[in-house]
Amino acid sequence: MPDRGFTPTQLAARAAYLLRGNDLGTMTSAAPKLYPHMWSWDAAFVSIGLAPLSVERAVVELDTLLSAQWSNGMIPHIVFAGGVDGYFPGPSRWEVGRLAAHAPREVQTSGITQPPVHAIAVQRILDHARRHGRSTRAVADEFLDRRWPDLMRWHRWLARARDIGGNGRIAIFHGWESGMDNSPRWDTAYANVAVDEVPAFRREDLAHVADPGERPSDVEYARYLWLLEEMKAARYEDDVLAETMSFAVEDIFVSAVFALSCEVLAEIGEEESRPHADVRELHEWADRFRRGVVDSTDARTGAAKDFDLRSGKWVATDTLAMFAPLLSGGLDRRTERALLRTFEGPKFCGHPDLRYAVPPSTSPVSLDFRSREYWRGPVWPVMTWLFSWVFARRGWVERANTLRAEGLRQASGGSFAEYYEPFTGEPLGSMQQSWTAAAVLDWLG
Ligand code: 2M8
Ligand code: GLY
Repeated sequence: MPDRGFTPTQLAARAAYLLRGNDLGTMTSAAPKLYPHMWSWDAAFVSIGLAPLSVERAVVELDTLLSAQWSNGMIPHIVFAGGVDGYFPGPSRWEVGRLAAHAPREVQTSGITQPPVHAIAVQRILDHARRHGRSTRAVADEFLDRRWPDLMRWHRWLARARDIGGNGRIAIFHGWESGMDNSPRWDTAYANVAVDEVPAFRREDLAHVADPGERPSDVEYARYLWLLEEMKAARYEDDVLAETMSFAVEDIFVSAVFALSCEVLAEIGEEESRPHADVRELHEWADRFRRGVVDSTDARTGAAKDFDLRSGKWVATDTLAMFAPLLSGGLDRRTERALLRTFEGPKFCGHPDLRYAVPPSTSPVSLDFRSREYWRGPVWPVMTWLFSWVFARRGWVERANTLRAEGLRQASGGSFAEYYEPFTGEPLGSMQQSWTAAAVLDWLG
């Protein structure tokens, strides 16, 4: 696939146009056809892309998401757009309104959560607001006043309800909660899920991608939906889920993102004079989860592992998850260098056949690698963005710039695909994906 090669100015204009096109008013759909609602971590990234265009609109995005927060503190993974069909499983399958005591009454949501990247979005919004005049700064300040307690409740829920082993690691009860739905990371845990009777269903996703091979299989979908039935039986109660779900894994990537986000939120709290007790708690969580991530790593390579709570086994995969400690920090210098060498070497970004030097979701040298299959191999621009942002934050400026430059080269065709084939650069999955445009806007802003 040849790069048509838009100039940076053209590319930024197209990305802005895309976000405007996906704007439903007070929320931006994750993608126009495949994902016509708001997804939690997509919304955070989207607001990062909106911030350079309009701080005000970026704030609206996070306000919409946080208005759907559950009373136990959970931010749900989907906030459904009113009156929009075309996504399965929709509200009538989740049934949280009828079953979940903590679900909000005014909006419809799913019953699971997604990676906690939101503090990063808040920090980006504040960064942009500070470059503006007083009225824009006031919008950001008022947002923080209004939502600080909600952000604290979100982090507290993760630290309390989801660290079920008390190990400084976040448990997930569905692969969708990782955001990396069909990653090889979950294969063994899913293999142990005994699917009983799944009520009839019709997938909608296959109508919106060119090739079903770019999406999870039907066998995978049956398991995904079976887990929903288990959750409904538990009425989405945190302590019941922890006991009964047949899929329960400590997600090392989510744990690292959480450690990072606690650190970021603590910084915001310090700069913006939030309560000392909150800031202290955030630092404690950051430390605890950073340690939890480091405890999962291989002493020589620094690679992190997930932990399957049901089988009691560590799960090591050559996927983005192995790089979790690069997000959270905490490795000693020597081990961190080793892990960076793996990231940049022939297993990942330095694989000789890659079209662009960006990290594929699964290593091309892994037996699990599938070049076109969703989270089993393709490159996800939003993940490239996350690593480039963290690398910049950690002072690895050259590494951050390389990822950014390569990520932009990959995106220069202007299709803003959900994911890309690593060897050819072919855009795959949904086109016009909001978080891909957002990543590009931040890079070019
Ligand atoms: C994908 O997940 C949804 C389920 O949540 C799906 O396949 O229907 C994932 O890539 C997830 O990380 C992402 O947030 C979502 C929307 O972009 O799509
Ligand atoms: N370079 C591939 C595309 O974005 O169209």
